[in-house]
Amino acid sequence: MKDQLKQALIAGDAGTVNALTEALLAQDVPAREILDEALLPGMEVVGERMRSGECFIPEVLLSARTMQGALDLLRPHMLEGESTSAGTVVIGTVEGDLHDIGKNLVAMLLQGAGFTVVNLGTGVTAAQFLAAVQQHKPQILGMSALLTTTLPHMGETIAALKEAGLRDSLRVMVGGAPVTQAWADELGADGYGANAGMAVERAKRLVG
Ligand code: B1M
Repeated sequence: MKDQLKQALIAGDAGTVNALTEALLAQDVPAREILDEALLPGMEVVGERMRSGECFIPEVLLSARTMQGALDLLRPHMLEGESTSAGTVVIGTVEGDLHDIGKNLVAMLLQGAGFTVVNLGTGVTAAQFLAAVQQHKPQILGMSALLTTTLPHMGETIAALKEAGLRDSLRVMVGGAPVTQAWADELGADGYGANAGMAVERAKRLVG
């Protein structure tokens, strides 16, 4: 059934994806397993097809929307059990970038790990990140970017934090497909996660 789910996601068939996700949950298949063994591999295939020119933006968008719907179904199953806050995380996708599936997944798993998450959405400018830090006083600021062209905006936010005298008041985490540990080091970020699970582990260590 997991392979059928993966194929339905690739096809952008929301009805089938929702039905199969619900059926797997009803069979007590853990939400993390559904994510790791069907949905994420499905999005990986969509990415490969986009790169090779085998599929185009409308199809990718359909799969992306279908993925968001499946994540909504998984969310309650990933948030069980944690009541006290491990700290506050302000998170967003940087300016010029509207990719949010991975960022929302990181936000969801952080919530599941007990963090209070303020999700700023996509296309967040350095000034907006700064304003949110001033308002919410988070322990961690998380930035996501999926485009090589939008990666530099991460540095702009860090510069804005420094200018406002707030850089040392929190930890900065970065992630997204083109982000590497080397890029995180170059930026002077405190943490990097290659995937959502690693991001949560890193966040726990940063506040621990
Ligand atoms: Co876009 N896109 N896209 N796209 N898209 C990529 C990123 C691309 C690699 C596709 C390709 O060419 N193979 C390519 C970027 C090339 C580059 O810059 N090197 C690309 C391009 C070029 C574009 C457009 C420019 C296309 C165009 O218009 N010609 C355009 C840009 C729009 C914009 O942002 N201004 C565009 C548009 C779109 C859609 C709107 C159609 C859609 C986005 C829908 C949405 O997000 N709501 C889309 C999609 C879906 C993709 C791919 C296929 C899938 C991305 C995804 O959701 N992956 C992507 C190909 C790919 O990455 N393989 C592609 C699944 C997600 C779970 O993984 O986001 O990597 P990911 O997140 C992971 C980790 O990175 C990490 O944890 C997550 C979970 O494990 N992580 C963090 C993420 N954020 C983190 C933050 C952290 C820590 C970890 O700490 C804070």
